[in-house]
Amino acid sequence: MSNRLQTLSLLEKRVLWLASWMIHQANYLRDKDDLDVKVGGHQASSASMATIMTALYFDVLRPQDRVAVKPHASPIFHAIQYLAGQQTREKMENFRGFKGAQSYPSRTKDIDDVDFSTGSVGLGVAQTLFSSLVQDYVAAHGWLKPKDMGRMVALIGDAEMDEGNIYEALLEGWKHELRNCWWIVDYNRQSLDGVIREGLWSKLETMFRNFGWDVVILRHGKIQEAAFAEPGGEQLKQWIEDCPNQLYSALTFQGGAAWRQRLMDELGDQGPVSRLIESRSDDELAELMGNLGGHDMPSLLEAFKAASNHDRPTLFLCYTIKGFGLPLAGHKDNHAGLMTPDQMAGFRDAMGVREGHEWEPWEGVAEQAEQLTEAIKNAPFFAKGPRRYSAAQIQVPEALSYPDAKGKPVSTQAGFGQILHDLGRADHELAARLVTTSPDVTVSTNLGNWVNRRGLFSVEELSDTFKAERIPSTYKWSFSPQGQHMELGIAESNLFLMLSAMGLSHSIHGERLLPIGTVYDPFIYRGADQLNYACYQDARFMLVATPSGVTLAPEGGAHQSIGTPLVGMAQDGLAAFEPAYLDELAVMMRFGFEYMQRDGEGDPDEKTWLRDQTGGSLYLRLSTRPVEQPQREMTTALADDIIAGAYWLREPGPNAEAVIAYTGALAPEAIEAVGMMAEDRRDVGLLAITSADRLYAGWTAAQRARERGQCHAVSHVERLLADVPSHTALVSVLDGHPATLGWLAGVYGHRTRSLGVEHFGQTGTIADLYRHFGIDARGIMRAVQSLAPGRPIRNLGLAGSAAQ
Ligand SMILES: Cc1ncc(C[n+]2csc(CCOP(=O)(O)OP(=O)(O)O)c2C)c(N)n1
Ligand SMILES: [Mg+2]
Repeated sequence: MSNRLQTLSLLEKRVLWLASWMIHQANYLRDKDDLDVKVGGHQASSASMATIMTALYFDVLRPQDRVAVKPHASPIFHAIQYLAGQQTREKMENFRGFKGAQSYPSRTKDIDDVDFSTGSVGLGVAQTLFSSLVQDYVAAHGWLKPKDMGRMVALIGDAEMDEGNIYEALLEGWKHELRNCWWIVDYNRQSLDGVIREGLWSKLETMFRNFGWDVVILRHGKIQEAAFAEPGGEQLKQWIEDCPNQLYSALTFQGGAAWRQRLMDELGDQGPVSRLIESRSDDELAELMGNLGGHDMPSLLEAFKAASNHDRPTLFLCYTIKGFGLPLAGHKDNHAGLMTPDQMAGFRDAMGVREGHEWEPWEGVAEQAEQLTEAIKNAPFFAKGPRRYSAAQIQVPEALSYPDAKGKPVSTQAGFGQILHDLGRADHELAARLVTTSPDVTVSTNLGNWVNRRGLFSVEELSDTFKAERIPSTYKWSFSPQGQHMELGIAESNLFLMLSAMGLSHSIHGERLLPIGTVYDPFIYRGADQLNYACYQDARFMLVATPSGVTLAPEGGAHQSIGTPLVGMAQDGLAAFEPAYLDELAVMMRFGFEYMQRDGEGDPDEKTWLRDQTGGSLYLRLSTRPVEQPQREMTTALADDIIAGAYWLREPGPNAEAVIAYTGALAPEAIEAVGMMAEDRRDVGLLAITSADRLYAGWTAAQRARERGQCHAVSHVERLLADVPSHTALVSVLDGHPATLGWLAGVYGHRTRSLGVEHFGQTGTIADLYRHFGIDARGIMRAVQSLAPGRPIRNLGLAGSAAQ
């Protein structure tokens, strides 16, 4: 064995030991009194990756390469980082514990230079593909030198390859001429519940080749290859290749004697192959049969190096054994399996580790400590220390211009398109850093004019044939490396992963992008896990969802979104807004571009009690409904209120009998209702809610602050409602689930009725549907009448309201 191989093999041994110990002590020692907390899933799954990850991190990878590590290989990752001095013993000891090393590698919660979070299988895989496309974008815009471009690497469980989002990404990658992407499959043929289907590898191989990927299959290690070259070796090779996954796993678990018996039963008395088997001891036989490609350092190094000479996307299928090197190797139940304390003691002895010295980096290999330290120091990947970049903040103008509606009704969606179009015309750094993306709804979400201005991105120049042929068309779309719109196919999953990749550009590529993605609001659910994942990674983006609610009426019942305002409220890391008017939208977008760039720590804002210093992403829920625009000046105070979540469009008088709190496209109904009740209900107030999410978050934060002794804490909603008399009825209304604003009742205990939409699926005109769901002016008045009795509201008695 060469020196290099010997060093790597010792490192692998240390990595496997530390990872196994970390899991063991978390289950048996730290939490020993709580038998229920034992969590498997890591031990066997990690062991399967030890060789591959040792090869990558200590030899193959360069600092600019980025890796998504399959969730259950997290202990191996932490162990590698620990040996490299980038993870602490304290966090290792506290694996899975509060503020300890995380169960699954986490960009936001771990300290050890995690490139991409994982956990929800499949997402980290696709994330590497999109990060590679974003890297191409950043390089094509001249912000990244070709020599600094890295490979985006995913380490994948074979069962993980069942996740459909991977294949949606694969197709998108092909369209965008993906390069610099390696997907390395830990082909241990075991999933969580069992053993995977025979022949999966050949399906993967043809599929990936079909999409233009190189496929490298690492089936046999060098020891096996050498044996195959012996007389009778061909027969052994054939036997191994024909062996069903279940049987291979079972024999691996049983060990050398079982291998011998089975092999002799099937290959005995067949001349040379029998001698090949007989000439080996049980241990040698077990070593030979376990020498699959994914556990063979020389084969792995060779394959990775060969692929380093080009930038084609490459799939590596590495045959492995789940639990390799541990007593639970190969057992089909091993996913949740843990080594028993006795097994662990045996393993410790075999590793040469003394009791009480388990955490020492070079325990058991003291003689080679210097050589190993040196090897890590020289490993290219660790040469530059942690690789978490930051990028300067892009200045955001004082205000964004928005179109003058000239007295005509305009929808927030149309306004969004025009605000972006105006930005596209500006020679401003902000405009240069904007990048838009959309899953085949670019035109229908009003991005068309922006794209006309700024062009579509592609690595290669591609002209617009219609333009070249002089065929008139509204959209002049040519592709170029300078383009600023990344067009996606219909798969919404890809939109969110693309936003995740774009929104991490400052941290991954050191160059800030301000991504905006558009989608039809109901299809947020299609990519909800991806959206959650993007937020979990702290990617920064602006999600513009339109059209929304039942207001898209004639577009079809299937597209009506009810629950998305609740998604906006509940999604951590996402500030959700729903404007009614263009001036509000311009304020929100301006705030958004700044908010997306914030990265401070600190105390909540004294006024809103929101954690605005840390920043985050945005979700703007827009509408296609044209709405008459207010004539007003946007003051700083109004803009602040819009961002805090609400303002009085009409302040309630001291004797107010009712307050109508509305959101978004229902502004006209709320205004109409207030007008129609004027004669019968005194001093009715009209509260415009621009962000139920932030209004609510500020309220809960202020309550928390008061409970902890900051008695002066008052939230925005508390301030707004402070002077509303206790007898006043509060009616809230939005085109979404009524629970979104239902909590307003809790602020001061006003009698409240929350109107909204609870069923969907019916097509009709806006008026039909508003009437049907009781969110029209009459519905609002009915609610007021029942909450604030008084004399009958005369306009309710009339046959219909003007909205109908
Ligand atoms: C989206 C999602 N669904 C389910 C799970 C639960 N889960 C974790 S690992 C796993 C299967 C693991 O099999 P494989 O990918 O082959 O990895 P191995 O443990 O064999 O390395 C499952 C179903 C998950 N983490 N994410
Ligand atoms: Mg597996």
